[in-house]
Amino acid sequence: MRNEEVAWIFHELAELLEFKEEEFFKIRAYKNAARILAELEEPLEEIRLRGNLTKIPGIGKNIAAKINEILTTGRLQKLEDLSKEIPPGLLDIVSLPGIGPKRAAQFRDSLGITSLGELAKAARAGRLRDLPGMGRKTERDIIRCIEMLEDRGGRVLLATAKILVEELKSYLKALPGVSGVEAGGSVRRWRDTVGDIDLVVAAADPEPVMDALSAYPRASEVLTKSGNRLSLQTKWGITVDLEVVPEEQFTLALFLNTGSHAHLNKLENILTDKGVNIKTAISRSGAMFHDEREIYSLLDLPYIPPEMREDQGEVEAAAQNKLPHLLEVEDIRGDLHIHTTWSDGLSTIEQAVKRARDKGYSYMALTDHSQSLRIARGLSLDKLKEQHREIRALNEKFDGFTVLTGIEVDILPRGGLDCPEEILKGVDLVIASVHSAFKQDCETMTARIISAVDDKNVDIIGHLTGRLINHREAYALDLEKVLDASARCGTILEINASPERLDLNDANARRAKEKGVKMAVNTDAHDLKRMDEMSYGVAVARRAWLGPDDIVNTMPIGKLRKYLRKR
Ligand code: DGT
Ligand code: CA
Ligand code: CA
Ligand code: ZN
Repeated sequence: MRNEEVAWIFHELAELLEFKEEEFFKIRAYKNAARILAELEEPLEEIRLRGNLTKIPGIGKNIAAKINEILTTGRLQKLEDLSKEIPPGLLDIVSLPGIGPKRAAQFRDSLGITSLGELAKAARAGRLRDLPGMGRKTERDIIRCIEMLEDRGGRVLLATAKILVEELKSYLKALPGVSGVEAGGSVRRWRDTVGDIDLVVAAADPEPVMDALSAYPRASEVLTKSGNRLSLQTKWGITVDLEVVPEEQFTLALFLNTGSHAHLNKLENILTDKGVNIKTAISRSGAMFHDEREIYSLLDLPYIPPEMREDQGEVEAAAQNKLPHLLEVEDIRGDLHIHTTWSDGLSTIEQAVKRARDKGYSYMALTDHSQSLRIARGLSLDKLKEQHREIRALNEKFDGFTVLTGIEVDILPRGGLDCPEEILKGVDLVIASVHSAFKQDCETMTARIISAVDDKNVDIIGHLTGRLINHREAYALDLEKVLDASARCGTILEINASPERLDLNDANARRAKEKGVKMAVNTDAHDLKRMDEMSYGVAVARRAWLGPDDIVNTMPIGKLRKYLRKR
């Protein structure tokens, strides 16, 4: 039995004991043992043969005896007994990505949940978000993971795939001899959904790494294995492709695994036209790259960031040295779409402001729903005035940080806004969005949205197409017409950074730029954790070839205020 397998048994033991709320020191001892064994270079079998198990630093008599039992019988009785005590449904919950035994115990104790089905039901009914330490983001992550389990074979949301990638990375990184682990493929290119996960690992010997991944507790089946490549089906329903290469080939392997297929093909075609053979060029260089820049420069091209590698003209642009300067997360100076406890958000104004300041923003806009959106506990005029008083008081406290007053208002099914003009005039920023009657025909919907684009009180149109990835198609809409109207009126379109929206999407955002439309990258956060999702929206902007000048919330506050007033 391999060291990692033994280590995993201790890891599971610790998890189950944690679940049973055993003494802290016991749990910690097993967790430590798992870590020590996983990092051990020498096979445990050999150490045992020398009779030296207790000499491993950090391993005492009790654990040495358990190791002995595992090596002799292939299993650990204590673990088997414990597993029998705990209902299988709870174990399913424990093995959800990102959920540990503590969470699972919390669900059982506070809501009586003992199966995945019950958990899904509670999450969908919004009953998890108010538990201590939870929140909407975690609740939504749980729903997504369960959906992934139910819907095997479909494309998985990037944000969900990233949770799995993090788990896999920390598992593989702990293996002896592994000096690097990265995900390539669509994950690295930040596509909004992911077909499979492509992992590249740097290690001198591929065999133990491939064995360890095959033995990964969430693995269900090895699909293919040859040379240094392995393809694995996981219990999560998503496939993982692994390539293990020596450290000096890591950069090249990551480049090749990042793709996309179309991008790599286009590189080959262009170079063949120039009389360069990509494989000869690379192999002649000895394939010793430290940085992908070196690969592109060998091909006589400037560096093309992963988000652009889709064969959407980037290779041609690079060849003419006309690649755009792309937006970066650090360019974002503020988030212009945030909900608080004043409507359907979970954080207070103070908490949201603190988070924004911690992120290094210099401003933010609080855009709670207007009153009419009853499901979302919209604000009345009186409440809004009260909120503005609180914001004013906060602004007086701060130097170098500005809270903008704002509102998110419904675009009515027949056009027009569901909010008196008096309110719209009284706030710094108005976002108008569609939250109802999604099934209208294209003509009606287009006219409806353009009525908001045209409205001089509206600054931003929120999540323009209404899509929810894997759940709801974009509504019927004549995008070209809306973009033309937005360009004409100077109305800003939102790139909603929420991973299940990403709306505008990359293609639409790119088209918007071509039409001269300005955009804002906003999180639309309803709790603090979701304020961290800005990078997903920035990735959409990068995939759309947008730079800081295309995005209004890269402007300093003075310039932004002027820009908003000009409208
Ligand atoms: P996806 O998985 O549908 O979200 O999209 P991608 O772009 O991640 O597509 P995928 O996983 O088929 O391919 C990613 C890259 O991995 C691709 O550019 C080339 C590389 N690749 C895929 N299969 C193989 C293979 O069998 N051998 C080698 N050497 N490379 C491969
Ligand atoms: Ca892939
Ligand atoms: Ca793949
Ligand atoms: Zn919103």
